[in-house]
Amino acid sequence: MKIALIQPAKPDDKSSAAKDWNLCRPLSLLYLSCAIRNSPLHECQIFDLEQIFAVTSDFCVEKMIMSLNFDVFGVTATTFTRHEAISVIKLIRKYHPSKKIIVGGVHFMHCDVDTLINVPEVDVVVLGEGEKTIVDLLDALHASLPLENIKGITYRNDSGEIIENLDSELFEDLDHMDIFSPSIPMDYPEYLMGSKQLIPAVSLMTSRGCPFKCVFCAKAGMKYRHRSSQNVIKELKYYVNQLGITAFNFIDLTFTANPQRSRELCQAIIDEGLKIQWWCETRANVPLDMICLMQQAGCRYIVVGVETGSRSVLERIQKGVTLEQVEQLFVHTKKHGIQTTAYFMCSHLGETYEDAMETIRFIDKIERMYGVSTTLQPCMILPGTEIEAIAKKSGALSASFSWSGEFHAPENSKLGQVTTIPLFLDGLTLEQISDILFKKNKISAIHHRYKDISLGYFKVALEAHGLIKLSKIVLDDLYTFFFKNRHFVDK
Ligand code: B12
Ligand code: SF4
Repeated sequence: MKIALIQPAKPDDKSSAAKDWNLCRPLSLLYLSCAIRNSPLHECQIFDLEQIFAVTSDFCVEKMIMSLNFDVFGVTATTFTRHEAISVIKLIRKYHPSKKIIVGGVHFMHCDVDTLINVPEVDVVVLGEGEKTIVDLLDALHASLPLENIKGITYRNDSGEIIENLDSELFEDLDHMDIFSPSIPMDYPEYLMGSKQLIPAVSLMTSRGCPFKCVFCAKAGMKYRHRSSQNVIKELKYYVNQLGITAFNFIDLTFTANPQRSRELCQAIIDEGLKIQWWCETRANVPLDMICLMQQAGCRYIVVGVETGSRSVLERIQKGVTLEQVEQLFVHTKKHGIQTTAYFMCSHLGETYEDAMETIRFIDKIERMYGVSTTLQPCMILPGTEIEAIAKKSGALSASFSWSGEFHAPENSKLGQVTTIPLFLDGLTLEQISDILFKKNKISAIHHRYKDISLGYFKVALEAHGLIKLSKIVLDDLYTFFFKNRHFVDK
């Protein structure tokens, strides 16, 4: 069977959130294609419309879909690209009426029945990780067998009924998939630019799943599994030695979820003498002694989901970390010269205006004391999350709401957010959210300006002498020294 795997282009959305998305290798499709290529019966080709067209363009996408010649089409999406994915699906059905359309990914897997009811062009939704399921599906389609024995799918049978075959198996053998093999070329130089520093960097995944259960997260509670350190080293060496790439973005949900294995991996990078730089996302409860090891292994930047500066909200959203742990982490990252960004949200479950102000004060503190950069976004409802269930129960999401239908909230754009995802409005009004975002932007702008202008000449002087890392540490220390008692939060 010949299958086309398609990632839709970005929505043509003017919000600052959408503009900031980097181009990144479509790892989901790369993993699927690797599994498919291991089977002699099937062939596959990836079409990353985000890479080809950047933002979606109806005319070009239509022309391209029309020209494809495949037996099966597989389409991935996040909730943010679902409308673009559905447009692609409708075009596939228009030009290839008898071909099977399979969808998967973090969006469709959480609203399978909704998708099959409201997007009749879709034949099968894959519910979890797709490597095994996609091959089982292609084998069954190849042999014209019924789909009833394939686990982890929801599908429409011949009489049009929707059948749910739950119990998908998680993919355990993460070492088995060498997506970096030369048979899968890195065709697009743009993928190398997915780094903040705009140096050639590659995104790669060393583990899957996350044992935690934050109420807003679409990946909450998915079993954690990791690749062996040797297997990751093999991939790193391939990029370093064959392609000359020395910067990496580890896109694991929580890079340090299993501290023992993170230590092992860092130690292996050091022992192998790999001169690389990397960054990762993680939670605030990183064992502090590990920060130094991470730095020695090349970690230059960590993104931390802090979410809120309010203790009560932190408990309610089941983040499982404390503000003390957050601060301790930033004390240590600063000490070791690792740059940090902390992600925050407002309009959390049961959040009051005072809770949100605690977040603003916490942001002020960590920017001032530890040189952390921060982002703050209102909480959005995503399918499969606990807050989706809460919003449905409370009526905030109406009973007739469909993730496949048109949804347009123009008020989101005033908050810099995409207009196609509902905001979670629990304790805060839109005006209060706007006020909180304004305060946050003002504080960050002040810190930025003071740091860059007032203290900038120290930086320039040190950097002129080649003391780049020192300049960052000295600058942050001076800033903290001068401003530690100065609070920039309006009452
Ligand atoms: C890399 C990444 C990005 C990159 C690239 C995104 C992209 N277009 O690929 C960048 C930096 C641009 C980005 C931006 C954003 N991201 Co992001 N990102 C990720 C990240 C870290 C990795 C995605 C990945 O490659 N996973 C690896 C693959 C192997 O896993 P997978 O995608 O689940 O795929 C498996 C299955 O789902 C299934 N499958 C997937 N597709 C298909 C298709 C078929 C046909 C089949 C059969 C199976 C199948 O099989 C795959 C293999 O097992 C994830 C978190 C994570 N670790 O997964 C968040 C994540 C996808 N991002 C998220 C969010 C919220 C965002 C932003 C909105 C952030 C923001 N506020 O601006 C934007 C939205 C961008 C967009 N285009 O939608 C959410 C999405 C939630 C949702 N319901 O949509 C996630 C899940 C993070 C989270 N914990 O909530 N992101
Ligand atoms: S720790 Fe991160 S990945 Fe894990 S459930 Fe919470 S938000 Fe999601």
